[in-house]
Amino acid sequence: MKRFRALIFDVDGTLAETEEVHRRAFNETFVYFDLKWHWSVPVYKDLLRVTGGKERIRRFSDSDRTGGVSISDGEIAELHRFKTSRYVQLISEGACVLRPGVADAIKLAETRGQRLAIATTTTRSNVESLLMVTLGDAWRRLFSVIVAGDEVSQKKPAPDAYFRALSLLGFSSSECLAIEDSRNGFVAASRAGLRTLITRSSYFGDEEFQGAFAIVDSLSDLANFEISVPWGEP
Ligand code: XBP
Ligand code: MG
Repeated sequence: MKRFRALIFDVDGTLAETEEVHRRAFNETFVYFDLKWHWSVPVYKDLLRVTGGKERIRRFSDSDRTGGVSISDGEIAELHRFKTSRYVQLISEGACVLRPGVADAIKLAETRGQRLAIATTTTRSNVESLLMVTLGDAWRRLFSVIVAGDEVSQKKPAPDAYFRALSLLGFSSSECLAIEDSRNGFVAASRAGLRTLITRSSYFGDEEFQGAFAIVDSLSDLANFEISVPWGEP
């Protein structure tokens, strides 16, 4: 039995339950810009099918739920810059902690000599502020590879972020395990040829993940779950 050489983590919903902080930052942004928009939990759950904050605002702006207000790409970019700075502020103030089992999984991987990477659709500054506030300066050593947001041409469910992470790691897909919470993330990792461990999150707890490597309620379950793969010695 030989272990995966790297674990590639998704961020939102996987490392931490961040989506309520994103939702709050979006809604505060709409108030600041005097838009009469508000994303409730059910509306946001629906909008989460679209990955990326700018893309999510575009989808909402083009829908019939805006009271007739549609906005330009330039305005979306301005809104999203504001939303990102608000989100970073909230996270830096401690709005979110790591999900149960995440810190232990990171420590265990480090002890085993497995590399750690991130493939996410969220903005890089959001990831860095979450890692800084939860892991301190050590995050820079722990996560040597981060692929975020607009750093690839197509966001999940496209496989681009995972392909880029694999290329930066210098490993093949069979040598790595993706850890995800959403259908879009699972599809992205699968299209990149990766096996995927699903950790069910609050927004995506009821989704189907047929063909996943394993499905757990939280990474705490990994204490009893040896992440290894039966591919034999090279
Ligand atoms: C989650 C997302 C992100 C965030 C918002 O991605 O879809 O868009 O909700 O972040 P993942 P931005 O679970 O793959 O990390 O506003 O920075 O896009
Ligand atoms: Mg996610």
